[in-house]
Amino acid sequence: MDFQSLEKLTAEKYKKHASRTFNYGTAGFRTKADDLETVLFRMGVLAVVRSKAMKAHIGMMITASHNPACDNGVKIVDPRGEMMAVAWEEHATVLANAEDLQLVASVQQLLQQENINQQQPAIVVVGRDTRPSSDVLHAAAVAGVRAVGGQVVECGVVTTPILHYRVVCANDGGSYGTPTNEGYSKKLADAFLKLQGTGGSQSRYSSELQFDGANGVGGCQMSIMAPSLAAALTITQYNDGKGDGVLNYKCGADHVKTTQSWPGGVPATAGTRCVSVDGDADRVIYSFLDSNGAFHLLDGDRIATLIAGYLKQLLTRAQVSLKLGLIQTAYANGASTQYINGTLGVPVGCAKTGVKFLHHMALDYDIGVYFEANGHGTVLFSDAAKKSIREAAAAGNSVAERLCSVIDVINETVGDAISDMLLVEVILKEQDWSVEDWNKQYTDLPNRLVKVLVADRSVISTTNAERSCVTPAALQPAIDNLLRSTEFATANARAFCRPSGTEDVVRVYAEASTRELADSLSTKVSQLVFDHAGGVGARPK
Ligand code: 16G
Ligand code: MG
Repeated sequence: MDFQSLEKLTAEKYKKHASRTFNYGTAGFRTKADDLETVLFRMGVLAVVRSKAMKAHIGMMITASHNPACDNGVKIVDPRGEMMAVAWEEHATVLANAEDLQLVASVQQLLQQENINQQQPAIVVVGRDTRPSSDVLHAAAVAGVRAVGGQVVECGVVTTPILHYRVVCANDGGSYGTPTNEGYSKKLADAFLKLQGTGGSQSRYSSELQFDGANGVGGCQMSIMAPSLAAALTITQYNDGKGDGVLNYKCGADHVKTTQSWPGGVPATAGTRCVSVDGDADRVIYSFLDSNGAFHLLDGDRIATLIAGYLKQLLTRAQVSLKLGLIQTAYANGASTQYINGTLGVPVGCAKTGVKFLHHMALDYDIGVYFEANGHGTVLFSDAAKKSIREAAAAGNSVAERLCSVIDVINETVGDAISDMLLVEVILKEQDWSVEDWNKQYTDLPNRLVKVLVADRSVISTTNAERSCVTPAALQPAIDNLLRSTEFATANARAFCRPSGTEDVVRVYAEASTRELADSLSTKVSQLVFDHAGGVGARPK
């Protein structure tokens, strides 16, 4: 490798910001866009090194997902579509923070440490969202890749799931799909239309829906796909990014889920499904207003249980014996866990927050469904599972044939709002369910998620997939005590706290049989966190 160009660009164009340290967290680097140009340049370099190490195409997605429009970020995607290996997060952090004059030495050290063949060609697949800063950051990333002799494959402005799809297709010689944006859209639309057929005599399901694009790239992608879906789905788009609406502002999946309210910019039409995606379209949330105008949320837990229940039904009907399981996080509503385990009889596992942890646990099953309550999730099929389903289909098993199309409509490479939406629509139509019917399957326990400010959130450590606190030592016994008190002991109550991986706060989640109890529990646990873990500012009340 030749480092002249890297040295020159570092000295002249991409000088490091003094006095800031960057940390590669759960979702890569994410912060105010103005601070990120140098980081993106360096991540271009890192992606080249990672590509050489893996002898494969590596992905780079420039986005800050559901964060405000002024933020941006970058995630590196490994060859099979997973988030970059945890061991390399530290390498990314080191490169991002190296002094300008130390940068080349840091890269050389990394090459040596990981025993990388410098002659190995490197290819980086780059995508970006619609943020105003994404063009400048994209230019910096590409400059970084080229400075050390890497080749760039441009995806343009795309959703995060398209970028993951493109990385996977580029690495497997196109067997997962055609490695183009059009290839992605066509694969999903074709599988969807095949599953929906034409017409049908549904009395409860309606093919009409409202799509809330969060004023981001999900809106753009839906504009591209909606015409090809029109035979089976009547989509009216809002917050599509074409007007003067602001990205993620009072709309989109994160807003709807966290505020538990109807998105701005979407007409309040009773009984119509509203599909909200986040700023990079890897999360999806459904909601609707009933005839009294009351708001109802159908979140990731609800989508996961719908999908797992449906897959179980198909497997039984196809008489294909495969191990199906569902992975949730501690945030999953207790009612959903109870429903899927008790009523549907599908085993449920709990992973730490963060896509990579869920993804990893889902691989334990032949068919692993994973979803975070926030709407990020997908389904993974093992090679063996695909093989037995395809063999059954080839032998004339029509249910197995349907399962093959279900596999094609799913984006296995990462959670994908549009792909998940299409699958939900397939299931609702097949069950002939209205959105109310879907909502009736179980009743969510009232819950509350709040933030507590502490001086140093790293004093809190957790175990048992974040459901119990290890330190500060006295905190978990205090929470347990509270849960055993007469007030909560018989109220299906559950609570936990964990340090956020993306914000400087501690998150407290509480649920209980009534809204009052859930609120009171969240306040009391917040006070315990505040008292035991060095709370700052006003004590929660
Ligand atoms: C990141 C994670 C998301 C998780 C969220 C939790 C990825 C790609 N994204 O956005 O899965 O739900 O962090 O944030 O893993 P928190 O740690 O601030 O609660
Ligand atoms: Mg996202």
